[in-house]
This record gives sequence, C-alpha cells and structure tokens, in this order.
Amino acid sequence: MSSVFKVPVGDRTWQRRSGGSPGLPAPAPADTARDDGGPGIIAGLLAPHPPHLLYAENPPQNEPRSEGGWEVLRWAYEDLRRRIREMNPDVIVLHAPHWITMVGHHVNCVPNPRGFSVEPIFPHLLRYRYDFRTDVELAEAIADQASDDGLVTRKMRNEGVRVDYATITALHLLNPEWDIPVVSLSANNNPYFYSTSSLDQMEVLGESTRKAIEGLGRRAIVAGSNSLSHLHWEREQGLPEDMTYEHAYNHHQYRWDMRLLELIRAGRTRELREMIPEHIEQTESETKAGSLTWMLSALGWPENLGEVLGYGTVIGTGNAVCLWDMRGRR
Ligand code: 2X7
Ligand code: FE2
Repeated sequence: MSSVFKVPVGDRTWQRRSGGSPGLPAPAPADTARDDGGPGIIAGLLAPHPPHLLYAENPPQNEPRSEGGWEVLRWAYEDLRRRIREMNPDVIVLHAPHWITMVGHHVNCVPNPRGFSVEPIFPHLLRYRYDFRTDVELAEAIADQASDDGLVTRKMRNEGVRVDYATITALHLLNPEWDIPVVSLSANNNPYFYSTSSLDQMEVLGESTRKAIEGLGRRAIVAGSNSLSHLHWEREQGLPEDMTYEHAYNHHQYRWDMRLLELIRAGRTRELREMIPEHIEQTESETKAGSLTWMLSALGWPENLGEVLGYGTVIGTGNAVCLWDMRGRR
C-alpha cells in the first residue's frame, strides 16, 4: 500500500458520473442532449512535453534559437490548438511528470506564476520566461476533494517556486497565448518506488479532479503530459534539430507504442486501461508517472472515443498528441 493514501484505495464516498455528483443534477443521457457548452470536462488530452518541441517553435519567450525540427509532432499540436480554440475552455488542468513531489500530490495555488524555467538536462534548448494565471478556486477545490478522497495533498502557495519545464512546455504548446487559466498538478514520485500501487492513486486523483471541476461548473480541458516509450539516446550528435538522427530507439519500443495507439484510435479504452502497466514494463514508458491514467480516469475511461493527431520520436522516445473530445458524451 502506498504511503500517500490516508484511506484505502477504492474507498468511494461519492457517486460516479452516471448518478451525478453530490449536489448536482444527474446529467442527461449522452444521446438525448448534444452537449457542447455545458459545465464539466469537455476534453482530455495526451500532451507530451519534450523541450525540443518548444525549442523548434522559436517563440519569443525562449532564449535558444532553432532551425525547426520534429515537424509532424508540432503540426499535431497545431491541429490540437485549433480544436482547443473552438472549444473555448475556462481552464486547462495539467498533470506533468517533472514537478516531482516525494510526499503526496501538490496543486499549484499561486495566482500568477512567473519566472524563468530552465530544462536541467537540455538548458541549451529551453530557457523560457513564463507568466500565467492559475484558476486558484479550482486548484484549491481539487486539493480539497483529493484530500477528502483519501490522498495526501498540499496546496503549493510559494510564489517563487520555479515551474518545471514539462508543465511550461506542454502549456506553451497547447496555448502559446497563455490566455486560458491553468491548474498545475505535481507528479507524486511513488510510482518509481511502489510499482503495483502507483496507478491506483492516479485513478483517485482523476476522479477527484472531475468532481471538483463539476462542483464549480467549469468547462475544463484535462491534459496528461507523458511521453510513451521512454528509452533515449545518451548523447546529442551535432545539431539537436538535425532530423537525420531522429528515429525510434528500437523496433520493440515502436511496436509497443503502436499497440497502445491503436487501442486509443479504436476507442478500446477498457483494453487500454489494462495495457498501460504492460506498456510501462515493456518500454519504460513515462506513463508510469501517471498523467495518462489520471486524465482518462477524470474522463471516466470513455469507450469508443479517442483520436491520435500525431506520433513522433524525440531523442528516441515515443510521443503522441491525442484528443478525447467529450462534448456530446456527458
Ligand atoms: O522530458 C522529456 C521527455 N519526456 C522526453 C524526451 C526528451 C526530453 O525530455
Ligand atoms: Fe519527460
């Protein structure tokens, strides 16, 4: 049993979506009401964060300059940005693996995080000046709900804490204008110590996130920021954006990523849920940090839904941009 739970995993003191959240009316059946404007989670995303993708975009906030590279993934993000604009969300809630917390799950409750984010392994790619708004009311509600649901949580209120590069990269690629409020969640490091219990916590955190969003009536996008297969080169060979060096780490890694993505494309979410731990075993997948599981749990693991907008490798790791458009499904 993980040490970041206050009550046993699986303790559900609240009702699932089909019965409505406490204090809220039960939602209409999906096919009787087309819903594209109502409160709740309007979409889930898989939004990977290799800093290379941001570097390749040459935004003014980032100091290093590039000649481009990783275009297919960046075009997938471009499509995704168009879809996000169309949805007009109130908030993006993001879980990313590189704000690592050793005890519990932390939620950034700083109203206006701003500063300079540097990628510690690739400082020549990402030195980014950020300045964005937190939806503090929702951030606090998620922390409170997760605590009520048995997780150890903390509201992070330290103004000066530097926001990690994964959070910055994913948020920039999703919304370079930074005009949509954000809630940023930490990645508890337990998965790397307790492999069997790890994803259970992320299931609970996802459900807590959904309840908090519904309770406040936000129209929210939830984004899990993981790479897929995660073996990577140890040395850079020349220009980082020289794409002649960029390919899957090996055939095994690639095949397992394709197996996972085929389930997403087919909307076979039940099978996907079962396959995630095996994919982690086979590929050292970064989904071990739990962002993908958190996001799909927040969505309620919807069947027959899921789009893969693009796949590509970054220093040999597998990365996919995916969308679960929940409008009309709630
Ligand atoms: O954080 C990352 C990653 N997930 C994959 C590739 C390269 C760098 O950073
Ligand atoms: Fe990463």
